Amino acid sequence: MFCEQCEQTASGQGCHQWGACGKSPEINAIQDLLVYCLRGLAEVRLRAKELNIPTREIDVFICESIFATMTNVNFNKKSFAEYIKQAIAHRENLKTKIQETNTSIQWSALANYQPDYTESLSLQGENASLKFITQSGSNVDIFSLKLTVIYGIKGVASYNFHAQELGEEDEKNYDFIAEALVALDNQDLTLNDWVNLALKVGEINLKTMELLDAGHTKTYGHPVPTTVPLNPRTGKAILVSGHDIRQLAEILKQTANTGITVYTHGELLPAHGYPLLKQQYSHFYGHYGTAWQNQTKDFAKFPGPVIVTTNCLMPPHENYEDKLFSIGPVGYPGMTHLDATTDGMPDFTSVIQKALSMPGFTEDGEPKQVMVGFARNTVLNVADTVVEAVKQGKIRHFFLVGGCDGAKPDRNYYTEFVEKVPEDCVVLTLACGKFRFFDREMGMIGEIPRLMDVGQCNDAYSAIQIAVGLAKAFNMGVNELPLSMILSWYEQKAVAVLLTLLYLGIQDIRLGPTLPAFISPNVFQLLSQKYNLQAIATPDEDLAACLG
Ligand code: FSO
Ligand code: SF4
Repeated sequence: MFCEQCEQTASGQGCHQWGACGKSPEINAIQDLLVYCLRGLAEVRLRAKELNIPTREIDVFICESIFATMTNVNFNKKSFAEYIKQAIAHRENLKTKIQETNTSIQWSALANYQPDYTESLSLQGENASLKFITQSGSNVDIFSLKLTVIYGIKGVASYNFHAQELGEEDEKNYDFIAEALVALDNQDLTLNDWVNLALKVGEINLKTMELLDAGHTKTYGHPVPTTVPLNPRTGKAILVSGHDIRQLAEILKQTANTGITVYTHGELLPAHGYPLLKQQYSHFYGHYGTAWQNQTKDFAKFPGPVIVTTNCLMPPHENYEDKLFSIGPVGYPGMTHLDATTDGMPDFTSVIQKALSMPGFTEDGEPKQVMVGFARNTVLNVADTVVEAVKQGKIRHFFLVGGCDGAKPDRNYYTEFVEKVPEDCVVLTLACGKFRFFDREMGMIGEIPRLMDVGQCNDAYSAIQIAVGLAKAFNMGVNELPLSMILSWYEQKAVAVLLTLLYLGIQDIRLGPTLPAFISPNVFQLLSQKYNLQAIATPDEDLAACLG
Protein backbone atom coordinates (compact mmCIF):
# COMPACT_ATOMS: atom_id res chain seq x y z
CA MET A 1 0.00 0.00 0.00
CA PHE A 2 1.17 3.51 -0.76
CA CYS A 3 -0.83 6.64 0.03
CA GLU A 4 0.32 9.99 1.27
CA GLN A 5 -2.41 12.26 0.01
CA CYS A 6 -3.52 13.73 3.32
CA GLU A 7 -2.06 15.42 6.36
CA GLN A 8 -2.66 12.57 8.78
CA THR A 9 -0.59 10.13 6.70
CA ALA A 10 1.19 7.66 9.00
CA SER A 11 4.19 9.22 10.78
CA GLY A 12 4.28 11.88 8.07
CA GLN A 13 5.84 9.23 5.82
CA GLY A 14 2.89 7.75 3.93
CA CYS A 15 0.44 5.00 4.86
CA HIS A 16 1.95 1.64 3.97
CA GLN A 17 0.20 -0.90 6.20
CA TRP A 18 -3.26 0.57 6.70
CA GLY A 19 -4.66 4.09 6.20
CA ALA A 20 -4.71 6.35 9.25
CA CYS A 21 -8.10 7.43 7.84
CA GLY A 22 -9.38 3.85 8.10
CA LYS A 23 -8.77 3.00 4.42
CA SER A 24 -7.68 -0.61 3.90
CA PRO A 25 -4.86 -1.59 1.50
CA GLU A 26 -7.54 -3.28 -0.60
CA ILE A 27 -9.58 -0.09 -1.01
CA ASN A 28 -6.44 1.92 -1.61
CA ALA A 29 -5.41 -0.42 -4.44
CA ILE A 30 -8.82 -0.39 -6.09
CA GLN A 31 -8.82 3.43 -5.90
CA ASP A 32 -5.43 3.44 -7.63
CA LEU A 33 -6.81 1.12 -10.29
CA LEU A 34 -9.68 3.55 -10.86
CA VAL A 35 -7.26 6.47 -11.26
CA TYR A 36 -5.24 4.30 -13.67
CA CYS A 37 -8.35 3.61 -15.76
CA LEU A 38 -9.34 7.29 -15.67
CA ARG A 39 -5.93 8.21 -17.09
CA GLY A 40 -6.67 5.97 -20.08
CA LEU A 41 -10.17 7.41 -20.38
CA ALA A 42 -8.70 10.94 -20.26
CA GLU A 43 -6.44 10.16 -23.25
CA VAL A 44 -9.42 9.03 -25.33
CA ARG A 45 -11.54 11.93 -24.11
CA LEU A 46 -8.93 14.46 -25.31
CA ARG A 47 -8.95 12.87 -28.78
CA ALA A 48 -12.75 12.93 -28.82
CA LYS A 49 -12.70 16.63 -27.97
CA GLU A 50 -10.37 17.33 -30.90
CA LEU A 51 -12.96 15.68 -33.14
CA ASN A 52 -15.82 17.69 -31.58
CA ILE A 53 -17.42 14.57 -30.11
CA PRO A 54 -19.47 15.62 -27.03
CA THR A 55 -17.81 14.57 -23.75
CA ARG A 56 -19.84 16.31 -21.04
CA GLU A 57 -21.27 13.15 -19.51
CA ILE A 58 -17.77 11.66 -19.35
CA ASP A 59 -16.30 14.83 -17.87
CA VAL A 60 -18.83 14.80 -15.04
CA PHE A 61 -18.18 11.09 -14.53
CA ILE A 62 -14.41 11.71 -14.31
CA CYS A 63 -14.99 14.44 -11.70
CA GLU A 64 -17.34 12.33 -9.59
CA SER A 65 -15.18 9.22 -9.65
CA ILE A 66 -11.95 11.09 -8.81
CA PHE A 67 -13.86 12.80 -6.02
CA ALA A 68 -14.65 9.34 -4.61
CA THR A 69 -10.90 8.62 -4.24
CA MET A 70 -10.31 11.61 -1.97
CA THR A 71 -9.62 11.21 1.73
CA ASN A 72 -12.68 10.22 3.82
CA VAL A 73 -15.12 10.06 0.91
CA ASN A 74 -15.68 6.45 -0.11
CA PHE A 75 -14.57 3.21 1.53
CA ASN A 76 -16.78 0.87 -0.50
CA LYS A 77 -15.12 -1.64 -2.85
CA LYS A 78 -18.39 -2.09 -4.75
CA SER A 79 -18.56 1.61 -5.63
CA PHE A 80 -15.05 1.51 -7.06
CA ALA A 81 -15.67 -1.70 -9.04
CA GLU A 82 -18.70 0.05 -10.55
CA TYR A 83 -16.73 3.24 -11.33
CA ILE A 84 -14.01 1.14 -13.01
CA LYS A 85 -16.56 -0.67 -15.19
CA GLN A 86 -18.12 2.64 -16.17
CA ALA A 87 -14.72 4.19 -16.95
CA ILE A 88 -13.86 1.34 -19.32
CA ALA A 89 -17.34 1.42 -20.89
CA HIS A 90 -17.15 5.20 -21.47
CA ARG A 91 -13.67 4.80 -22.95
CA GLU A 92 -14.69 2.07 -25.37
CA ASN A 93 -17.83 3.96 -26.40
CA LEU A 94 -15.79 7.02 -27.18
CA LYS A 95 -13.26 4.95 -29.12
CA THR A 96 -16.07 3.57 -31.28
CA LYS A 97 -17.28 7.08 -32.03
CA ILE A 98 -13.74 8.24 -32.80
CA GLN A 99 -13.20 5.23 -35.07
CA GLU A 100 -16.10 6.43 -37.23
CA THR A 101 -14.07 9.47 -38.29
CA ASN A 102 -10.48 8.33 -37.79
CA THR A 103 -9.42 4.70 -38.04
CA SER A 104 -5.66 5.23 -37.84
CA ILE A 105 -5.32 6.23 -34.16
CA GLN A 106 -2.88 4.17 -32.08
CA TRP A 107 -3.87 4.08 -28.43
CA SER A 108 -1.40 3.84 -25.54
CA ALA A 109 -1.24 0.80 -23.27
CA LEU A 110 -3.16 2.86 -20.67
CA ALA A 111 -5.99 3.55 -23.11
CA ASN A 112 -6.15 -0.13 -24.07
CA TYR A 113 -5.95 -1.50 -20.52
CA GLN A 114 -8.65 -4.03 -19.73
CA PRO A 115 -9.20 -5.13 -16.12
CA ASP A 116 -9.98 -8.80 -15.53
CA TYR A 117 -13.32 -8.74 -13.68
CA THR A 118 -13.04 -12.42 -12.78
CA GLU A 119 -9.94 -11.67 -10.66
CA SER A 120 -9.44 -9.36 -7.68
CA LEU A 121 -9.49 -5.74 -8.83
CA SER A 122 -7.49 -4.77 -5.74
CA LEU A 123 -4.65 -7.10 -6.76
CA GLN A 124 -4.67 -5.56 -10.22
CA GLY A 125 -4.67 -2.16 -8.56
CA GLU A 126 -1.48 -2.99 -6.69
CA ASN A 127 0.29 -3.38 -10.02
CA ALA A 128 -1.24 -0.18 -11.29
CA SER A 129 -0.37 1.65 -8.09
CA LEU A 130 0.13 5.36 -8.33
CA LYS A 131 3.63 5.04 -6.96
CA PHE A 132 4.72 2.35 -9.41
CA ILE A 133 3.43 4.25 -12.42
CA THR A 134 4.48 7.74 -11.53
CA GLN A 135 7.88 6.87 -10.14
CA SER A 136 9.14 5.05 -13.17
CA GLY A 137 11.71 7.08 -15.02
CA SER A 138 11.57 10.14 -12.76
CA ASN A 139 13.49 11.55 -9.85
CA VAL A 140 12.16 12.12 -6.35
CA ASP A 141 11.35 15.79 -6.97
CA ILE A 142 9.46 15.10 -10.17
CA PHE A 143 7.63 12.32 -8.36
CA SER A 144 6.78 14.82 -5.60
CA LEU A 145 5.37 17.26 -8.16
CA LYS A 146 3.43 14.53 -9.96
CA LEU A 147 1.77 13.67 -6.65
CA THR A 148 1.09 17.38 -6.06
CA VAL A 149 -0.61 17.55 -9.45
CA ILE A 150 -2.75 14.43 -9.02
CA TYR A 151 -3.76 15.36 -5.47
CA GLY A 152 -4.53 18.93 -6.55
CA ILE A 153 -6.58 17.59 -9.47
CA LYS A 154 -8.66 15.58 -7.02
CA GLY A 155 -9.61 18.83 -5.28
CA VAL A 156 -10.32 20.56 -8.60
CA ALA A 157 -12.47 17.65 -9.79
CA SER A 158 -14.53 17.70 -6.59
CA TYR A 159 -15.23 21.44 -6.87
CA ASN A 160 -16.16 21.05 -10.56
CA PHE A 161 -18.53 18.28 -9.55
CA HIS A 162 -20.26 20.66 -7.13
CA ALA A 163 -20.32 23.51 -9.67
CA GLN A 164 -21.97 21.42 -12.40
CA GLU A 165 -24.70 20.36 -9.95
CA LEU A 166 -25.56 24.07 -9.81
CA GLY A 167 -25.47 24.42 -13.60
CA GLU A 168 -22.05 26.08 -13.74
CA GLU A 169 -19.52 24.48 -16.07
CA ASP A 170 -16.54 25.46 -18.16
CA GLU A 171 -15.28 22.98 -20.71
CA LYS A 172 -11.76 24.36 -20.30
CA ASN A 173 -11.69 23.08 -16.72
CA TYR A 174 -12.69 19.61 -17.89
CA ASP A 175 -10.07 19.80 -20.65
CA PHE A 176 -7.39 20.60 -18.10
CA ILE A 177 -8.36 17.77 -15.77
CA ALA A 178 -7.98 15.33 -18.67
CA GLU A 179 -4.71 16.92 -19.78
CA ALA A 180 -3.24 16.69 -16.29
CA LEU A 181 -4.27 13.02 -15.97
CA VAL A 182 -2.58 12.27 -19.30
CA ALA A 183 0.52 14.29 -18.35
CA LEU A 184 1.22 11.87 -15.47
CA ASP A 185 2.44 9.42 -18.09
CA ASN A 186 4.65 11.93 -19.91
CA GLN A 187 8.32 11.13 -19.24
CA ASP A 188 9.59 14.15 -21.18
CA LEU A 189 8.48 16.86 -18.78
CA THR A 190 11.24 18.62 -16.83
CA LEU A 191 11.12 19.65 -13.19
CA ASN A 192 10.22 23.13 -14.32
CA ASP A 193 7.39 21.82 -16.47
CA TRP A 194 6.00 20.01 -13.45
CA VAL A 195 6.21 23.15 -11.28
CA ASN A 196 4.30 25.02 -13.98
CA LEU A 197 1.73 22.26 -14.23
CA ALA A 198 1.20 22.33 -10.45
CA LEU A 199 0.66 26.10 -10.63
CA LYS A 200 -1.73 25.58 -13.53
CA VAL A 201 -3.74 23.28 -11.24
CA GLY A 202 -3.97 26.31 -8.93
CA GLU A 203 -5.09 28.55 -11.79
CA ILE A 204 -7.82 26.14 -12.91
CA ASN A 205 -8.88 25.67 -9.31
CA LEU A 206 -9.36 29.44 -9.00
CA LYS A 207 -11.63 29.36 -12.07
CA THR A 208 -13.43 26.36 -10.61
CA MET A 209 -14.02 28.02 -7.24
CA GLU A 210 -15.28 31.09 -9.12
CA LEU A 211 -17.79 28.88 -10.97
CA LEU A 212 -18.91 27.32 -7.71
CA ASP A 213 -19.26 30.74 -6.10
CA ALA A 214 -21.39 31.81 -9.09
CA GLY A 215 -23.49 28.64 -8.71
CA HIS A 216 -24.13 29.32 -5.03
CA THR A 217 -24.72 33.06 -5.25
CA LYS A 218 -26.88 32.98 -8.39
CA THR A 219 -29.05 30.21 -6.96
CA TYR A 220 -29.24 31.15 -3.29
CA GLY A 221 -28.23 34.85 -3.22
CA HIS A 222 -25.09 36.41 -1.75
CA PRO A 223 -24.49 35.31 1.85
CA VAL A 224 -25.62 37.83 4.46
CA PRO A 225 -24.66 37.98 8.15
CA THR A 226 -26.92 35.38 9.76
CA THR A 227 -27.27 34.04 13.28
CA VAL A 228 -27.19 30.25 13.45
CA PRO A 229 -28.48 28.46 16.56
CA LEU A 230 -26.12 25.81 17.93
CA ASN A 231 -28.80 24.53 20.30
CA PRO A 232 -31.40 22.08 19.02
CA ARG A 233 -35.15 22.66 19.07
CA THR A 234 -37.79 20.13 20.07
CA GLY A 235 -38.91 17.80 17.30
CA LYS A 236 -37.88 15.27 14.69
CA ALA A 237 -34.57 15.99 13.04
CA ILE A 238 -32.29 15.31 10.06
CA LEU A 239 -28.60 16.20 10.00
CA VAL A 240 -26.84 16.99 6.71
CA SER A 241 -23.05 16.78 6.61
CA GLY A 242 -20.41 17.56 3.96
CA HIS A 243 -20.16 20.48 1.55
CA ASP A 244 -22.98 20.02 -0.95
CA ILE A 245 -25.39 22.98 -0.73
CA ARG A 246 -27.32 21.87 -3.86
CA GLN A 247 -28.10 18.56 -2.17
CA LEU A 248 -28.95 20.31 1.08
CA ALA A 249 -31.46 22.46 -0.86
CA GLU A 250 -33.02 19.31 -2.31
CA ILE A 251 -33.30 17.76 1.15
CA LEU A 252 -34.98 20.96 2.39
CA LYS A 253 -37.41 20.82 -0.53
CA GLN A 254 -38.34 17.19 0.06
CA THR A 255 -38.68 17.61 3.85
CA ALA A 256 -40.84 20.76 3.65
CA ASN A 257 -44.14 20.31 5.54
CA THR A 258 -43.07 17.04 7.19
CA GLY A 259 -42.54 18.70 10.57
CA ILE A 260 -38.88 17.65 10.49
CA THR A 261 -36.17 20.18 11.36
CA VAL A 262 -33.03 20.17 9.23
CA TYR A 263 -29.63 20.82 10.82
CA THR A 264 -26.24 21.30 9.17
CA HIS A 265 -23.04 19.59 10.21
CA GLY A 266 -19.40 20.40 9.45
CA GLU A 267 -18.71 22.30 6.25
CA LEU A 268 -22.42 22.96 5.64
CA LEU A 269 -22.57 25.57 8.43
CA PRO A 270 -22.06 28.49 5.97
CA ALA A 271 -25.18 27.37 4.03
CA HIS A 272 -27.22 29.28 6.66
CA GLY A 273 -25.86 32.54 5.25
CA TYR A 274 -27.57 32.09 1.86
CA PRO A 275 -30.73 34.23 2.09
CA LEU A 276 -32.87 32.37 -0.45
CA LEU A 277 -32.42 29.05 1.38
CA LYS A 278 -33.31 30.63 4.71
CA GLN A 279 -36.34 32.53 3.38
CA GLN A 280 -37.75 29.54 1.56
CA TYR A 281 -37.49 26.91 4.28
CA SER A 282 -38.48 27.69 7.86
CA HIS A 283 -37.49 24.16 8.93
CA PHE A 284 -33.87 24.94 7.97
CA TYR A 285 -32.90 25.74 11.51
CA GLY A 286 -29.48 25.28 13.11
CA HIS A 287 -26.07 23.65 13.22
CA TYR A 288 -25.16 20.53 15.16
CA GLY A 289 -21.70 19.32 16.20
CA THR A 290 -18.31 20.63 15.26
CA ALA A 291 -15.51 19.44 12.98
CA TRP A 292 -15.49 16.21 11.00
CA GLN A 293 -13.14 14.35 13.33
CA ASN A 294 -15.69 14.60 16.19
CA GLN A 295 -18.44 12.91 14.15
CA THR A 296 -18.30 9.55 15.90
CA LYS A 297 -19.57 11.33 19.02
CA ASP A 298 -21.80 13.87 17.26
CA PHE A 299 -23.51 11.41 14.89
CA ALA A 300 -24.03 8.87 17.69
CA LYS A 301 -25.82 11.49 19.83
CA PHE A 302 -27.95 13.03 17.09
CA PRO A 303 -31.53 11.71 17.53
CA GLY A 304 -32.27 11.42 13.81
CA PRO A 305 -30.73 10.24 10.53
CA VAL A 306 -27.58 11.75 9.07
CA ILE A 307 -26.96 12.31 5.34
CA VAL A 308 -23.30 12.51 4.30
CA THR A 309 -22.99 14.48 1.06
CA THR A 310 -19.17 14.63 0.69
CA ASN A 311 -16.01 14.31 2.78
CA CYS A 312 -15.14 13.97 5.55
CA LEU A 313 -16.71 10.60 6.47
CA MET A 314 -15.10 8.48 9.17
CA PRO A 315 -15.68 4.73 9.38
CA PRO A 316 -18.96 4.68 11.34
CA HIS A 317 -19.40 2.95 14.67
CA GLU A 318 -21.98 0.19 15.02
CA ASN A 319 -24.08 2.30 17.37
CA TYR A 320 -25.09 4.73 14.63
CA GLU A 321 -24.27 3.22 11.23
CA ASP A 322 -27.89 2.23 10.56
CA LYS A 323 -29.01 5.87 10.54
CA LEU A 324 -26.33 7.04 8.12
CA PHE A 325 -27.14 7.69 4.45
CA SER A 326 -24.67 8.56 1.70
CA ILE A 327 -25.22 10.23 -1.67
CA GLY A 328 -23.10 11.09 -4.73
CA PRO A 329 -19.45 10.00 -4.51
CA VAL A 330 -19.69 9.04 -0.82
CA GLY A 331 -19.88 5.42 0.32
CA TYR A 332 -19.19 2.90 3.05
CA PRO A 333 -19.89 -0.85 2.99
CA GLY A 334 -23.32 -1.53 4.46
CA MET A 335 -24.31 2.13 4.55
CA THR A 336 -27.51 3.00 2.65
CA HIS A 337 -26.59 4.87 -0.52
CA LEU A 338 -29.28 6.97 -2.18
CA ASP A 339 -28.74 6.96 -5.93
CA ALA A 340 -29.92 9.84 -8.07
CA THR A 341 -33.31 9.22 -9.67
CA THR A 342 -34.27 10.27 -13.19
CA ASP A 343 -34.39 13.97 -12.32
CA GLY A 344 -30.76 13.74 -11.15
CA MET A 345 -31.51 14.07 -7.43
CA PRO A 346 -31.91 11.31 -4.84
CA ASP A 347 -35.31 10.48 -3.36
CA PHE A 348 -35.01 11.18 0.38
CA THR A 349 -38.25 9.39 1.40
CA SER A 350 -36.35 6.68 3.32
CA VAL A 351 -34.47 9.36 5.30
CA ILE A 352 -37.75 11.11 6.12
CA GLN A 353 -39.26 7.80 7.30
CA LYS A 354 -36.19 7.16 9.41
CA ALA A 355 -36.42 10.62 10.98
CA LEU A 356 -40.11 10.10 11.79
CA SER A 357 -39.33 6.75 13.43
CA MET A 358 -36.57 8.19 15.61
CA PRO A 359 -37.09 10.22 18.81
CA GLY A 360 -35.83 13.60 17.59
CA PHE A 361 -35.02 16.25 20.20
CA THR A 362 -37.25 16.14 23.25
CA GLU A 363 -36.37 19.63 24.48
CA ASP A 364 -34.90 22.89 23.26
CA GLY A 365 -31.26 23.21 24.22
CA GLU A 366 -29.62 26.06 26.08
CA PRO A 367 -29.56 28.96 23.54
CA LYS A 368 -26.20 29.38 21.87
CA GLN A 369 -25.40 30.82 18.49
CA VAL A 370 -22.74 31.80 15.97
CA MET A 371 -22.69 34.21 13.03
CA VAL A 372 -21.97 33.25 9.43
CA GLY A 373 -22.28 35.04 6.09
CA PHE A 374 -19.20 37.26 5.88
CA ALA A 375 -18.48 36.42 2.27
CA ARG A 376 -17.08 38.83 -0.34
CA ASN A 377 -20.27 40.85 -0.88
CA THR A 378 -20.85 41.55 2.80
CA VAL A 379 -17.25 42.45 3.55
CA LEU A 380 -16.60 44.49 0.42
CA ASN A 381 -19.83 46.44 0.97
CA VAL A 382 -18.18 47.88 4.07
CA ALA A 383 -14.71 48.19 2.49
CA ASP A 384 -14.71 51.97 3.08
CA THR A 385 -15.44 51.51 6.79
CA VAL A 386 -12.70 48.89 7.00
CA VAL A 387 -10.18 51.11 5.20
CA GLU A 388 -11.10 54.04 7.48
CA ALA A 389 -10.67 51.87 10.59
CA VAL A 390 -7.21 50.82 9.38
CA LYS A 391 -6.22 54.41 8.58
CA GLN A 392 -7.34 55.57 12.02
CA GLY A 393 -5.27 52.79 13.60
CA LYS A 394 -8.35 51.03 15.00
CA ILE A 395 -7.54 47.89 13.00
CA ARG A 396 -3.86 46.95 12.95
CA HIS A 397 -3.87 43.69 11.06
CA PHE A 398 -6.04 40.99 9.44
CA PHE A 399 -5.41 37.28 9.83
CA LEU A 400 -6.94 34.67 7.59
CA VAL A 401 -6.92 31.62 9.85
CA GLY A 402 -8.52 28.89 7.82
CA GLY A 403 -8.36 25.48 6.25
CA CYS A 404 -9.10 22.07 7.64
CA ASP A 405 -9.44 20.63 11.07
CA GLY A 406 -8.21 17.20 12.15
CA ALA A 407 -7.66 15.04 15.18
CA LYS A 408 -3.98 15.74 15.79
CA PRO A 409 -3.28 17.61 19.05
CA ASP A 410 -0.84 19.98 17.31
CA ARG A 411 -3.85 21.57 15.63
CA ASN A 412 -4.36 23.37 18.98
CA TYR A 413 -1.90 25.83 17.48
CA TYR A 414 -4.81 27.41 15.58
CA THR A 415 -7.00 27.78 18.67
CA GLU A 416 -4.16 29.31 20.61
CA PHE A 417 -3.20 31.57 17.70
CA VAL A 418 -6.71 33.05 17.48
CA GLU A 419 -6.91 33.43 21.26
CA LYS A 420 -3.68 35.41 21.20
CA VAL A 421 -4.59 37.69 18.28
CA PRO A 422 -4.45 41.24 19.76
CA GLU A 423 -7.66 43.20 20.35
CA ASP A 424 -6.98 45.56 17.45
CA CYS A 425 -6.82 42.77 14.87
CA VAL A 426 -9.51 41.00 12.83
CA VAL A 427 -9.69 37.26 12.08
CA LEU A 428 -11.26 35.99 8.87
CA THR A 429 -11.86 32.27 8.75
CA LEU A 430 -13.13 29.58 6.40
CA ALA A 431 -13.49 25.79 6.05
CA CYS A 432 -13.71 23.34 8.92
CA GLY A 433 -10.56 24.62 10.68
CA LYS A 434 -12.86 27.30 12.15
CA PHE A 435 -14.43 24.81 14.55
CA ARG A 436 -11.42 25.26 16.83
CA PHE A 437 -12.66 28.78 17.66
CA PHE A 438 -15.92 29.49 15.78
CA ASP A 439 -18.03 29.97 18.93
CA ARG A 440 -15.66 32.39 20.68
CA GLU A 441 -17.01 35.81 21.63
CA MET A 442 -14.43 38.06 19.99
CA GLY A 443 -16.39 41.30 20.02
CA MET A 444 -16.30 44.15 17.52
CA ILE A 445 -14.01 46.91 16.37
CA GLY A 446 -16.56 49.69 15.81
CA GLU A 447 -19.08 48.08 13.45
CA ILE A 448 -16.71 45.35 12.30
CA PRO A 449 -16.81 41.93 13.98
CA ARG A 450 -13.38 40.68 15.06
CA LEU A 451 -14.23 37.16 13.86
CA MET A 452 -15.78 36.76 10.41
CA ASP A 453 -16.71 33.45 8.81
CA VAL A 454 -16.16 33.73 5.05
CA GLY A 455 -17.58 30.26 4.33
CA GLN A 456 -16.53 26.83 3.10
CA CYS A 457 -13.07 25.79 1.87
CA ASN A 458 -14.12 26.61 -1.71
CA ASP A 459 -15.01 30.10 -0.48
CA ALA A 460 -11.27 30.69 -0.50
CA TYR A 461 -12.41 32.32 -3.75
CA SER A 462 -14.45 34.79 -1.70
CA ALA A 463 -11.51 35.41 0.66
CA ILE A 464 -9.26 36.09 -2.35
CA GLN A 465 -11.83 38.59 -3.68
CA ILE A 466 -11.94 40.28 -0.28
CA ALA A 467 -8.13 40.57 -0.27
CA VAL A 468 -8.09 41.88 -3.85
CA GLY A 469 -10.92 44.35 -3.07
CA LEU A 470 -9.16 45.67 0.04
CA ALA A 471 -5.87 45.95 -1.84
CA LYS A 472 -7.67 48.05 -4.45
CA ALA A 473 -9.23 50.25 -1.77
CA PHE A 474 -5.81 50.76 -0.18
CA ASN A 475 -4.23 51.21 -3.60
CA MET A 476 -1.59 48.57 -2.93
CA GLY A 477 -0.77 44.96 -3.86
CA VAL A 478 -2.32 42.03 -1.96
CA ASN A 479 1.09 41.10 -0.56
CA GLU A 480 1.47 44.62 0.89
CA LEU A 481 -1.82 44.48 2.81
CA PRO A 482 -1.69 44.17 6.61
CA LEU A 483 -2.91 40.59 6.10
CA SER A 484 -1.33 37.25 7.06
CA MET A 485 -2.52 33.81 6.02
CA ILE A 486 -2.26 31.07 8.61
CA LEU A 487 -3.50 27.92 6.95
CA SER A 488 -4.23 24.41 8.11
CA TRP A 489 -4.55 21.63 5.57
CA TYR A 490 -5.89 18.11 5.69
CA GLU A 491 -6.99 16.73 2.35
CA GLN A 492 -6.90 17.32 -1.39
CA LYS A 493 -9.32 20.24 -1.63
CA ALA A 494 -6.87 22.10 0.57
CA VAL A 495 -4.02 21.10 -1.76
CA ALA A 496 -5.91 22.66 -4.67
CA VAL A 497 -6.59 25.85 -2.67
CA LEU A 498 -2.92 26.14 -1.64
CA LEU A 499 -1.87 25.80 -5.30
CA THR A 500 -4.33 28.60 -6.16
CA LEU A 501 -2.76 30.92 -3.60
CA LEU A 502 0.72 30.13 -4.92
CA TYR A 503 -0.46 30.64 -8.50
CA LEU A 504 -1.66 34.10 -7.42
CA GLY A 505 1.79 34.82 -6.03
CA ILE A 506 0.65 35.12 -2.40
CA GLN A 507 3.72 35.39 -0.19
CA ASP A 508 4.46 34.38 3.41
CA ILE A 509 1.75 31.75 3.84
CA ARG A 510 2.19 29.78 7.06
CA LEU A 511 1.10 26.18 6.64
CA GLY A 512 0.51 23.44 9.18
CA PRO A 513 0.11 21.54 11.32
CA THR A 514 2.75 19.59 9.33
CA LEU A 515 4.00 20.00 5.79
CA PRO A 516 2.69 17.63 3.10
CA ALA A 517 4.59 14.32 3.04
CA PHE A 518 4.43 14.36 -0.75
CA ILE A 519 6.41 17.61 -0.98
CA SER A 520 10.10 16.66 -1.24
CA PRO A 521 12.70 18.80 0.59
CA ASN A 522 13.90 20.29 -2.71
CA VAL A 523 10.40 21.15 -3.87
CA PHE A 524 9.65 22.75 -0.50
CA GLN A 525 12.85 24.76 -0.72
CA LEU A 526 11.83 25.95 -4.14
CA LEU A 527 8.42 27.06 -2.85
CA SER A 528 9.89 28.75 0.17
CA GLN A 529 12.41 30.64 -1.97
CA LYS A 530 9.80 31.79 -4.47
CA TYR A 531 6.82 32.40 -2.15
CA ASN A 532 8.33 32.38 1.32
CA LEU A 533 5.93 29.51 2.08
CA GLN A 534 6.76 28.37 5.58
CA ALA A 535 5.77 25.86 8.20
CA ILE A 536 3.96 27.20 11.27
CA ALA A 537 6.19 27.75 14.32
CA THR A 538 4.56 28.64 17.65
CA PRO A 539 1.59 31.02 17.87
CA ASP A 540 3.75 33.57 19.72
CA GLU A 541 6.57 33.45 17.21
CA ASP A 542 4.25 33.59 14.21
CA LEU A 543 2.16 36.42 15.66
CA ALA A 544 5.26 38.44 16.42
CA ALA A 545 6.61 37.84 12.90
CA CYS A 546 3.31 38.78 11.23
CA LEU A 547 2.87 41.94 13.27
CA GLY A 548 6.54 42.92 13.22
FE1 FSO B 1 -12.81 20.19 6.06
FE2 FSO B 1 -12.97 17.67 5.28
FE3 FSO B 1 -13.74 21.53 3.43
FE4 FSO B 1 -11.77 19.34 3.60
S1 FSO B 1 -14.60 18.92 6.09
S2 FSO B 1 -11.26 18.80 5.69
S3 FSO B 1 -10.26 20.82 3.04
O1 FSO B 1 -12.92 17.89 3.49
O2 FSO B 1 -12.92 20.23 2.40
O3 FSO B 1 -12.71 21.89 5.04
FE1 SF4 C 1 -3.20 7.62 4.80
FE2 SF4 C 1 -4.43 9.93 4.26
FE3 SF4 C 1 -4.06 8.11 2.37
FE4 SF4 C 1 -5.85 7.71 4.33
S1 SF4 C 1 -5.92 9.28 2.72
S2 SF4 C 1 -4.40 6.22 3.52
S3 SF4 C 1 -4.72 8.62 6.05
S4 SF4 C 1 -2.47 9.26 3.44
